[in-house]
Amino acid sequence: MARLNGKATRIAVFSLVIIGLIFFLSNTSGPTYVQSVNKTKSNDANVVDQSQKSSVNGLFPDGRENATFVSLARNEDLWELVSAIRSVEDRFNVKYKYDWVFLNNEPFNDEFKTVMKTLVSGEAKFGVIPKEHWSYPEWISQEKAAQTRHDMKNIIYGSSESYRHMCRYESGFFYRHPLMLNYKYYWRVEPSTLLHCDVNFDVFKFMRENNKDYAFTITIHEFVDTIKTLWQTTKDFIKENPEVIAKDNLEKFVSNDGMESYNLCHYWTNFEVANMDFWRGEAYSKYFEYLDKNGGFFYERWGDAPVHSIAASLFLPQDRVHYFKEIGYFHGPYHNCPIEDSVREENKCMCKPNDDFTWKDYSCTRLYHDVKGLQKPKGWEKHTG
Ligand SMILES: Nc1nc2c(ncn2[C@@H]2O[C@H](COP(=O)(O)OP(=O)(O)O)[C@@H](O)[C@H]2O)c(=O)[nH]1
Ligand SMILES: *[C@@H]1O[C@H](CO)[C@@H](O)[C@H](O)[C@H]1NC(C)=O
Ligand SMILES: [Mg+2]
Repeated sequence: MARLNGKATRIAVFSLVIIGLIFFLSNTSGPTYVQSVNKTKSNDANVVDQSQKSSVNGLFPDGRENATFVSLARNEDLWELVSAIRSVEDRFNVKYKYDWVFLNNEPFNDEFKTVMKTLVSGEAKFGVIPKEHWSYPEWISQEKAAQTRHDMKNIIYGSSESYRHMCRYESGFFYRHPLMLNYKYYWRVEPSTLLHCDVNFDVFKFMRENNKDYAFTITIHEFVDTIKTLWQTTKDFIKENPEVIAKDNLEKFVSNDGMESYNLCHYWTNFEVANMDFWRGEAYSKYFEYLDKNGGFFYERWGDAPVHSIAASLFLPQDRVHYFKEIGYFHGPYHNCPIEDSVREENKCMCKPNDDFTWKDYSCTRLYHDVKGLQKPKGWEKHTG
């Protein structure tokens, strides 16, 4: 009896320990990448529930498009980002109230969150980037990466390690962040940028109704030293995956010699409005993975701008790419400043037409118009110098 009792007790204790362990493990959540979500709506619970459901036309139940702003930033970027967001809010979002997702490789501090919550008119959401999206993959030699940073110290951001993580993140990961998975379209906003004109239409509705997947305001040539093997790697990828190439694409925007070489033209990604279905789709996913395995984000200094631009130019039909000529925009040192009086008046632009970068030689927007057969505005020739 005593022995039986002892055995029974041991079994009972053992079972309890196991059950307890299972209970403990099932309640230990992994790292959480959603810092906090600020509800600005009155009927919070209702909004949360509803937003999880998808409706037939792909809109949120309150009629907004399935879209968000997104800003990647450090805590110390706070005040430079404040001015950029204030400008977007005043010129556009005060009318439409889209959400704003903030992403950071470190947790945002309370000051950052408090200031942003009061600034944006939609919901403010703060996310931490998973470690594996902002660190070295196992196939990368960190010694070789360090050597590259040393060798490239005379090139802009050439010696920066964080800039490389940033470019890799913006190339292949931001659209996979848990907070971003709730949305289809995004508008990227960076610190120290500015809108020069009112935006009097729903940019996201425009994207959906006109079947646009990628839209830009400024184009420019890339520094060739940062992407020495990007084009060859791209061609190798295409040889292995010829099906990714879209019919009627914008190949001529990125290559002047029938794909032999890259002409360095790219959309300046500090402004970007795009459909994340494209980044999440098979062609781009395979492309990013191929580039990432190659190592050029670390062994060179591949930017997200040429990567996004080459993909959008080759893997999308050209009518899915759009230039927002009426969205006056500034990111140092360049401006997209409408030169047509009618556009300037209608949208209350405050930039100097002479500052416009669009028609200058170092821009690629003239080429974009020529490739697509688009009409250039009257007087563009006077703005090339
Ligand atoms: N969280 C975080 N954001 C970064 C980091 N480096 C750059 N960014 C963000 O990435 C974007 C591009 O960086 P920026 O310094 O503007 O580069 P530039 O426009 O190419 O000169 C901006 O939104 C920055 O706030 C970083 O180390 N951490
Ligand atoms: C918005 O888009 C995301 C990603 O495609 C999707 O998961 C979500 O269900 C959509 N929401 C609505 C309301 O349609
Ligand atoms: Mg910037």
